[in-house]
Amino acid sequence: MYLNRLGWNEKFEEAFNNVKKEDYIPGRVIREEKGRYIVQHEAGECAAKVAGKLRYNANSISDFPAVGDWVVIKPINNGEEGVIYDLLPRKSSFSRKVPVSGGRKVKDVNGRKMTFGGSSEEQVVAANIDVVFIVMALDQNFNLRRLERYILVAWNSGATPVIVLNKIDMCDNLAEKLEQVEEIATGVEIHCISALNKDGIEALREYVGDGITVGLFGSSGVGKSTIINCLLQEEQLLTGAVRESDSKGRHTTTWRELLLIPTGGIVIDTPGMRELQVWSENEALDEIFEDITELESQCKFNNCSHNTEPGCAIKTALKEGTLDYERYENYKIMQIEVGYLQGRIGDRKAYSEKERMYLKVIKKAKNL
Ligand SMILES: Nc1nc2c(ncn2[C@@H]2O[C@H](COP(=O)(O)OP(=O)(O)OP(=O)(O)O)[C@@H](O)[C@H]2O)c(=O)[nH]1
Ligand SMILES: [Mg+2]
Ligand SMILES: [Zn+2]
Repeated sequence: MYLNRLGWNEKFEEAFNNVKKEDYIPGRVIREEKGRYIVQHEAGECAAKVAGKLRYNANSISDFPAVGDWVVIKPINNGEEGVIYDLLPRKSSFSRKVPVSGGRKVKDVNGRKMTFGGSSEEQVVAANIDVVFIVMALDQNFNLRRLERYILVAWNSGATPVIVLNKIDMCDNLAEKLEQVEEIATGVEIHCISALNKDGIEALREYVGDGITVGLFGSSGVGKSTIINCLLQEEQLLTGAVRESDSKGRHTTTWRELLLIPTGGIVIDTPGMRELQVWSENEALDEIFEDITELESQCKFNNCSHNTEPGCAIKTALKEGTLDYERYENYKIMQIEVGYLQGRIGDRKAYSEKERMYLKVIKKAKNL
């Protein structure tokens, strides 16, 4: 059945059977255009709009379909168009935080701009993915702190993250960079490739199989679309040169798109993200920064704020250089972001207190 090639499985079938009515069929959102969705179904493709009821019942933008979602549609106009009546439960979603209203403040934390306040919502960048390719280039795009962010969001998505370091042809200290990545990406497989030279693509193919969805994420210009063209074995997607001075891409891909690989498998191309504001649970954060939480558990005092207390393992590690200051700072910053997210859902006041304390601790650690 064609739907299986698109990633359909028994779980979705079951969910569909619970909501189906006459003339309703399942389909997968393969592209999102202005106000409409291109949905692929058993018999073809149609341009679909969200039914009024679904719109009315939506509490946030994450309740609207995203690329990769399985939806319940009713074809109209001879099947050329459709109406989306339902969204089947997602098995995973790569989400980021997006601002939805004003009142935001930008604060300077050790020279880094962080956004606080306003109201924020979850935006699903791609849904129902099995594997996340975090793509980073080995030119000036290379940035360990950004990578930590992507790893966090990827783990939180429910899909398996894989790190793809692209453009090895541009890098003359690969071993050193790889070591740095290995240090921060425990448990994540890492691949070094050159999409330009089709070097290392076969290893990536191992993740791509029948009914499996791979989503590619990363900054503009890192080579996401080039990698997909390699997997498709044809130049189907537009790619664009990066700026020489800083390796920045020009946002060549402008929409999210799901594509079928002729030999089996599904890929989702996404436009490069300018910034990835984390959407995550605390647990995911603690798991990725296990080295830090482990150190924290070694502090003499249970409730050590790593500030002035004696016997503080964090301060010792920072001093001795066994804990990288930048990594620690990034952890603290993301902890604030995650906490803030949760503060929006829970107790905001308690959160502000915490935020103040964290900022103090970060500043202090820097001056060690
Ligand atoms: N040197 C080198 N260049 C590469 C490699 N892979 C991709 N490129 C080039 O990098 C540029 C950007 O590639 P794209 O595939 O458009 O990047 P993207 O991640 O899809 O970018 P956006 O669509 O803007 O998000 C293009 O000029 C590619 O030819 C590589 O392995 N080595
Ligand atoms: Mg692209
Ligand atoms: Zn401590």
